[in-house]
Amino acid sequence: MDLLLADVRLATMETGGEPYGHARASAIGFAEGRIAWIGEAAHAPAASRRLECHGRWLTPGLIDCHTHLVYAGNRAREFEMRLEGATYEAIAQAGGGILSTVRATRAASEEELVAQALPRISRLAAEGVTVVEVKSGYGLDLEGEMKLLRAARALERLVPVTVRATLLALHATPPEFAGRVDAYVDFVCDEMIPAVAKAGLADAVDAFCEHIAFTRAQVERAFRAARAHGLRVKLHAEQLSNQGGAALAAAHEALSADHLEFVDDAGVAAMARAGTVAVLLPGAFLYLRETQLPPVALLRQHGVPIAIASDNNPGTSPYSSLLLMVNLACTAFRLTPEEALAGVTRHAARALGMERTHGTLALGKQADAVLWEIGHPSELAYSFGTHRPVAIFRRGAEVAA
Ligand code: DI6
Ligand code: FE
Repeated sequence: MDLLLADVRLATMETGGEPYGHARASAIGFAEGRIAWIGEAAHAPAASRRLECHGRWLTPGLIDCHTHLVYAGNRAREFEMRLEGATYEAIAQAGGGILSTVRATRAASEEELVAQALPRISRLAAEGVTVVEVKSGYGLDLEGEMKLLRAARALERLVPVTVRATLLALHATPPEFAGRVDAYVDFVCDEMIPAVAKAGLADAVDAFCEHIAFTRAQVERAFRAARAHGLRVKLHAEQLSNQGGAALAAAHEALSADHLEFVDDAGVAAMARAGTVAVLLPGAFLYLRETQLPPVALLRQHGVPIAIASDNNPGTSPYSSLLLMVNLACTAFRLTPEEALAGVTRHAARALGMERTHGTLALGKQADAVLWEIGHPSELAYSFGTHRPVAIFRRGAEVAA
């Protein structure tokens, strides 16, 4: 083996055993980037390096399964306007909001986008995030979306993080298609999805199904095009109102339906049947001063897996911390600390279709893990700003924490 961690407490996040998947074993071994052995240190096979962990806790690498962290500029002025009384919808309808970030992002080069996203993704990486999903949606033309997706992939070479890229062309209607929304949807289906799929620049396709964005019928056309090109789908669903998006997503075997404050029983039941993950985003909930809570009890009742993500974006969740979301998932949404931690590990992996290789500490999975100076895993949810990883491992190797 390449590395043995000894005298460690394992919060594997596997199901069916102790809380947090706490394993009795006191050692874990990595070989060729994978978890190769779990057991007692005394019986461990030979390892090139051994790290004494002094009873510290090891969790899986954290996974931020919903971000829009590649964009140019910021929306601090809009934040001020909102504090002076304007609503998110009103600002969007007046050409601000998403479209103001589109203008800035179109004007930026790929290198500038990488440079501006780097501090955000670096902050996530420093707190133990080893997989980040990044959505496009601020280019809204073929060149702009491709540039953004290339920038997202380029970040992988600068930080020790696996990037999953999602095409979110149906985020807003670009100015050149104003008043011709269906023509834009046609363009996305006929030109953009095929080109992005051919270039291998996206792992999935997402859309914003909302009264200020796209209808179910328009989203469905994009979902058909995505699946015809071998791409899985996800959806921003029922964030500001109930549009029946969750059921539509489930009907297309979506990996996840995200936000969900306004989802109803039928939507949740459909998600349960399809195995679609509910991605809850407490950052956007708080930033928009939303009062409608996502129906956590209903999701639990139907056994829908709940993931938690940062939604890092310039308009509704400018937060570069996943551990903050873990805390907010408990304080705002009343998840238990164990549910919140599962939400940024096991269930987040599933929301990205990566559950076979990521999300828990199990034999054969990629050796992405974080070592913490804590007495119990609940401490990661209990407070914020307190915990920095002692060590971060990616593909079995220690990376700078
Ligand atoms: N819902 C959101 O909360 C973000 N996108 C979306 O579809 C907001 C993105 C932005 O305001 O820039
Ligand atoms: Fe989002």
